[in-house]
Amino acid sequence: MNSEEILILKQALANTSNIVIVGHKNPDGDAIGSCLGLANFLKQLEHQVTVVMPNDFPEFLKWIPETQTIINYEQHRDNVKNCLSEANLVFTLDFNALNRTGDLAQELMATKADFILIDHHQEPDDYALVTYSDVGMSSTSEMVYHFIEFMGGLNLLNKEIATQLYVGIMTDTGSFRFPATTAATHRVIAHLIEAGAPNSIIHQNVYDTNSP
Ligand SMILES: [Mn+2]
Repeated sequence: MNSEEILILKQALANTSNIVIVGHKNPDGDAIGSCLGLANFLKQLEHQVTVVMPNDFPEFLKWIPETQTIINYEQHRDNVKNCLSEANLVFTLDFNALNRTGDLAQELMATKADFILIDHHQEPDDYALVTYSDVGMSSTSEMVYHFIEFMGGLNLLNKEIATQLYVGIMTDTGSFRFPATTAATHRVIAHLIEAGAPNSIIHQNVYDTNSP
C-alpha cells in the first residue's frame, strides 16, 4: 500500500464502528487465518467486527482460536444480511472477485458499505475503496501482517493473531515450500513465533491429526 492508501484507510477506520470481514467460498487455512487475525486486530481498536464465511470449513481448521465467532452464511443468512446492512466497512480477504463468495455475492453487492480488498490473487476486480493487491505475496495472511504494520499496530500482535496468521501462511505455502515463500515471509514467520505462535503444535494440528 502507498502512503495515500494508508491515509484513506486510517480515515475510513476512524469513521467506522461496524465492520464485516468476508472470506471466499470453501474457505481454506489462509482465508480463515487472515480473516480472524484481522478481526482480532480491529477488535482491539474498539471496532465492532463480524467475520462471515460463505459456507462451512474443514474440521482440521476448527482448532484455530476464535473460529467459533465465525458466522456461516449458509446457516445464518438473515443474521449476515443484518450485519451487512449495519456495516460501514467490509473487508474482503483472499479473493479477487465478489462471485468467489457464491450466493453471498448478492448480499455484498447490495450493501452500502465501502469495501477494502486484501488479496494475493491475479487481477482483482475494481470494487473497493482501497485495493491492497500483491501477487508476489505468499498469502493473504502475510498481507494482513503488513496491513497491521501499515496501521502502526504491530504492538497489538498477540498469541491468537500470531497463530491465525501462521496457519494461513503455512497452509498457502505448503509449509514454506512454494516459490512465493521469500526471506520476508520467513521474517514475518519469525515475528509470529516471537509473538507466541506455537509453530510445532500448529503443524501437528493441521497435518498430523487429520488429513487436509
Ligand atoms: Mn490465499
